[in-house]
Amino acid sequence: MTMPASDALQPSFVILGVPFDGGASLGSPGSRYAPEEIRRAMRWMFQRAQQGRIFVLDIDRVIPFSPERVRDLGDVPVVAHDVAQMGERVTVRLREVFRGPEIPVVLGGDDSMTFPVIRALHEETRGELGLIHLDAHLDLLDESDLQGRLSQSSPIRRSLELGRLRGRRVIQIGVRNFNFPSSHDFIREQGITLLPAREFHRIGVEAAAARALEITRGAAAVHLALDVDVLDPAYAPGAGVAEPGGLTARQLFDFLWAVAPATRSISIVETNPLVDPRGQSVMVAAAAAMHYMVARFAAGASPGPGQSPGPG
Ligand SMILES: [Mn+2]
Repeated sequence: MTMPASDALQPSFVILGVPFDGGASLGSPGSRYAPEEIRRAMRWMFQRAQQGRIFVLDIDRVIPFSPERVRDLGDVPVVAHDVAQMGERVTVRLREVFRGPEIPVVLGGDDSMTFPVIRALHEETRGELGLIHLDAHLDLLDESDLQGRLSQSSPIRRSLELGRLRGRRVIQIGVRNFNFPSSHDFIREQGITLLPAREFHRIGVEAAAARALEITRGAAAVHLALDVDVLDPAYAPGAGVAEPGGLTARQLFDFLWAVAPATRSISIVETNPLVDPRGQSVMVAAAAAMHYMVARFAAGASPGPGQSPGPG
């Protein structure tokens, strides 16, 4: 971990809210309220910065961090009841962002909005994408009568159809419990790597992060898609679905520190303030966004291994 020598080496970020939960056809709706609540929680964390620096207790170090380098773009205007058109708006807005150097931190919204984020990166990237997907679920549903093709259950399936996101550079982390046998076959066909929550607990954060970096190495750009239900409901009760047996908040934060510098962007979805006693899930989502950004400040603005030109 190197210290930036000057401002020019510091990263800059944009926050983009997507307050849409019209794709939440199975889990509880309510994530439309998340972007404002997460911003509110983040403001408390920003307050701890002094003269462009912040004290990171986890590593007992003071590192550069300027809230001025985090620009809030506001929310994408919502098209109620139209997942496809809403997704178009998100993609259009993010394509503009991806043309510049700023790092998007996208705050959903339900998981249906993960696809338009990946699509924007795909459209603005030459070469293959990589994806680090943190989720209790696979999000690989092709279609169903109940959910159609663009719901919160399908974003990774749709992303794999874009062309330059291939299964061999996709890792799904924190998945658990039960799913369709047809999904098992699809994962094998596509060459997707699974790192179930059970395996994450067994091998630990460092090995899990090393695996994620290995799978995505050589991609022209890597997106980090975070569904807060990757966390155990004990840590994030306010999610779309309460899927037991997940990661701890500590594991998530340490994982983010390890992989953040290798990524181009992050999206955080499915935080649901309507079923979130004591604002616990909002706080953990805000802290995740903060750890992601601070980790990148700690690493400087240099592109991570996922972005560096070279063989791969
Ligand atoms: Mn999920």
